[in-house]
Amino acid sequence: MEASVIVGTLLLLASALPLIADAEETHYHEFVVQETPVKRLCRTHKAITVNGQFPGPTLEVNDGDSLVINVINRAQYNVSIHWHGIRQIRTAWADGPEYVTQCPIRPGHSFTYRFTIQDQEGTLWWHAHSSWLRATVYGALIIYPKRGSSFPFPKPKRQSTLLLGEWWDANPIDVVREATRTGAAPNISDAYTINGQPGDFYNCSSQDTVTIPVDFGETNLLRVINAAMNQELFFTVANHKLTVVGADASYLKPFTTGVIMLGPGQTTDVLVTADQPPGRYYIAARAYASAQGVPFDNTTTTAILEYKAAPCPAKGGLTQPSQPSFPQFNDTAAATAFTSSLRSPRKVPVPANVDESLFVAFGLGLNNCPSAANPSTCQGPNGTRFTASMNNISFVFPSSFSILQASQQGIPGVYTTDFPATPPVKFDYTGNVSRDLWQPIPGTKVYKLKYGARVQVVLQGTSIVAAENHPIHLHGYDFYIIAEGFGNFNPENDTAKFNLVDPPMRNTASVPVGGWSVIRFVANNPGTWVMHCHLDVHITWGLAMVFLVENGIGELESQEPVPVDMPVC
Ligand SMILES: *[C@@H]1O[C@H](CO)[C@@H](O)[C@H](O)[C@H]1NC(C)=O
Ligand SMILES: *[C@@H]1O[C@H](CO)[C@@H](O)[C@H](O)[C@H]1NC(C)=O
Ligand SMILES: *[C@@H]1O[C@H](CO)[C@@H](O)[C@H](O)[C@H]1NC(C)=O
Ligand SMILES: *[C@@H]1O[C@H](CO)[C@@H](O)[C@H](O)[C@H]1NC(C)=O
Ligand SMILES: *[C@@H]1O[C@H](CO)[C@@H](O)[C@H](O)[C@H]1NC(C)=O
Ligand SMILES: *[C@@H]1O[C@H](CO)[C@@H](O)[C@H](O)[C@H]1NC(C)=O
Ligand SMILES: *[C@@H]1O[C@H](CO)[C@@H](O)[C@H](O)[C@H]1NC(C)=O
Ligand SMILES: *[C@@H]1O[C@H](CO)[C@@H](O)[C@H](O)[C@H]1NC(C)=O
Ligand SMILES: *[C@@H]1O[C@H](CO)[C@@H](O)[C@H](O)[C@H]1NC(C)=O
Ligand SMILES: [Cu+2]
Repeated sequence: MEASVIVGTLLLLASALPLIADAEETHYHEFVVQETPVKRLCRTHKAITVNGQFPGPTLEVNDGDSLVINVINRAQYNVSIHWHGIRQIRTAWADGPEYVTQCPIRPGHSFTYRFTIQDQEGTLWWHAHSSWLRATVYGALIIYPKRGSSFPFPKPKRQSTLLLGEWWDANPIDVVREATRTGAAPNISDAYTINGQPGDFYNCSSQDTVTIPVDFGETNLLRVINAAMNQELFFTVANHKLTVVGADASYLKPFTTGVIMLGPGQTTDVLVTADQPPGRYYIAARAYASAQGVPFDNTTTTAILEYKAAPCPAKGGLTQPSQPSFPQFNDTAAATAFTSSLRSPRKVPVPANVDESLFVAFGLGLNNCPSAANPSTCQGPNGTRFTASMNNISFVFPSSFSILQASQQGIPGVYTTDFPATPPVKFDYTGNVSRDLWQPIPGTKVYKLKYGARVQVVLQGTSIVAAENHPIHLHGYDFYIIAEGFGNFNPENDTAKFNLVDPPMRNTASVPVGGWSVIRFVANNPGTWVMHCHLDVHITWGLAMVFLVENGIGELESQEPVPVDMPVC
């Protein structure tokens, strides 16, 4: 009798402690945000970096591990770091977007982020989430399967991470400040980069082009991350096939293609087999520019896939790599063929019914200037200023408290909870929109969700100013993309297109140009979660909103207490 009680107690104790404590690790890192000389495009810039590295350090963890990252700000700007795609279950305070989950870390101050990876595997990344610092403050975050388990595909011989970035021959903070002052669109970038390097097609760059070595016959896993600020990108490897196996740290039913498209914020894992004649082949990325008549950076960044047994030409030097081939810049059919091919590997638990149904019409706008305004501040089209909105609210980030702090401490006047679930005015979203509808209302409005609510959001792009593809990113959640299409979403016949069996799970949806995407998720992570366009120019103009997900019942359905050293505004 007594013995069995003791055994029972031991079992209880054992199940209360993590049984595989020795299998899960805590990784400690120090991120020093600082100004660093970085030579690109024939000039040395004073770029803001982490630990003097550009791109910043790669974090490598296994599913189940914890990260503790002490961010020390030695730069002259406010900064905060976002762990893009990490669910942050119960740790919204560690998510990072400034004035949403925290006040920024001021120059000379530091802050420690602590969080645990729960049931996520694949490729994510981290980046600054304040002003335009993420132009140079970013790096990869690779999550390997739990120790002892493996990928759901044959183990690749080698793995390489390719961070696609965007470079200005200027200080990106000056670029965004100039745009904010003038009301015009910010200057377009001067280069794209792969792992920080523009590559052979730019001046003063070819000696630093990134090379990825391969052995003939081996299969490599390429983890491709679009860390560009403002541009969707096509990505390809000359003469090689790409087998897509994952996106945004969720596995996919494998399929083969010649080109993939990533919006800023998105990641895609592809297998590449070195099955071509040994040689040198360009790995390359360039714009998918979906909007008509909107200027964009039309340059091409390259790295080189280099077979180790590549023959050297008789007279020394290296052979010219094989050239990549791309769809046209505006080839929406190619972009859509890719995004609509993504499927989860098997039947997934998509909510069949929903408790909360939102219809969010979003896009650009133009603010008219008062006649007394200084014309130098109204340099948008025809003397206006650019803006952007969701359901006609142009999001204004608070400045004296974070939304998280205001919600936890009941501080009034920081935000209101009346973000509209449907557009306040119904109109032909993708048609010729009357000018009367182009000017949204500024506001800091959040939408409250009960813990566990099953949520559907129809993300409807508008053609106000210009229709274009928008990468819409939700913090704190992965969601299923159950359908996408062009024109206006029509509940009469478009619900028939819903895939409730094997839709892809992502954290960023590429909403088609002049079209819509429908997403579903279960609101089982309490906190304040921003949903925004990941084109930084659009979030700057207000293309954002915040979900406030309430605590559920008991500790495991509630936010953890925030650390006492949270930065204050
Ligand atoms: C933006 O481009 C214009 C025209 O090339 C240039 O005069 C200006 O200095 C640029 N602004 C910044 C911040 O680099
Ligand atoms: C490279 O430099 C040359 C000469 O300064 C210039 O004409 C050309 O536009 C530059 N090319 C690129 C891609 O920047
Ligand atoms: C890129 O744009 C420039 C300026 O508009 C143009 O001269 C050039 O031909 C374009 N290049 C490509 C590859 O389309
Ligand atoms: C795409 O670009 C090509 C070449 O610039 C142009 O002829 C075509 O009209 C464009 N298509 C669309 C849909 O904008
Ligand atoms: C600006 O004005 C011109 C001339 O009135 C007009 O053709 C054009 O469509 C206007 N552009 C915008 C974005 O309003
Ligand atoms: C769009 O509507 C305006 C009036 O609201 C009209 O003047 C203009 O011609 C229309 N444009 C097209 C392409 O239908
Ligand atoms: C947004 O609100 C403003 C101010 O009420 C109004 O003028 C405009 O027509 C609205 N636009 C839309 C798309 O609802
Ligand atoms: C969807 O239904 C609407 C009417 O409700 C109709 O106008 C439209 O043509 C339909 N679209 C398709 C593709 O059947
Ligand atoms: C930096 O953050 C502090 C605290 O929120 C704020 O008062 C200050 O205005 C910010 N500085 C800039 C340049 O945004
Ligand atoms: Cu956008």
